[in-house]
Amino acid sequence: MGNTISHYRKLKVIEFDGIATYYGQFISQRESEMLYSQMINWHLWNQNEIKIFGKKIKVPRLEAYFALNGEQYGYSGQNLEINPFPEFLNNLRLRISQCTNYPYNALLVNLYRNGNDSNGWHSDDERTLGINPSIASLSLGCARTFEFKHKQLNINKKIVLENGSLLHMYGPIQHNYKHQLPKVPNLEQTRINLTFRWVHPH
Ligand SMILES: O=C(O)CCC(=O)C(=O)O
Repeated sequence: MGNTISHYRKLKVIEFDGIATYYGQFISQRESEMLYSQMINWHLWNQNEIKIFGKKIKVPRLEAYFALNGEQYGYSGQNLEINPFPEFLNNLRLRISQCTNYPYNALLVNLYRNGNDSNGWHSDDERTLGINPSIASLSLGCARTFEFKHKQLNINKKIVLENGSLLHMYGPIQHNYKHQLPKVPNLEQTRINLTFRWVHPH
């Protein structure tokens, strides 16, 4: 970003077989609070179902999906309902693009109502994301631990995703690692996570 002095804390979480970079305080406390309050009471939240071994299971979180030009996206045998990209998130989308040097045309938002909500081990490797996708993940609300594990080697990493932070995953990371956001017993607070992606039109 030219000579701009960045105000955030930058940390490489994964550097081998893919990259994950963490930016602490990517947005200010004030902006996080504003975004959180604009999204928490959305009528758009859905508890979607996925198919595992032919059985339908509700995912343990709420989701909302947005696309700039109607790009279709889904995982585990489901297509997500497509909403138009919210105007108030467009500036943030462009700022994140400028920071990571990747374009984004789609946004999957996760709402973890409390510590009982989670996101199990997976890779963001759907064909519609293309080879070596760039996934930029902004966290709002309660801090939660995020974990990586290498698919072949004994490499495990954990990072606490704080309010206002950005985690950028790119390179072959989705081919070589899985990630998860585990449950936290007795946690009452809520977290919203925005994952910006580039979805290739069919
Ligand atoms: O909530 C998070 O930080 C993880 C989200 C995630 O893994 C995903 O949407 O694929």
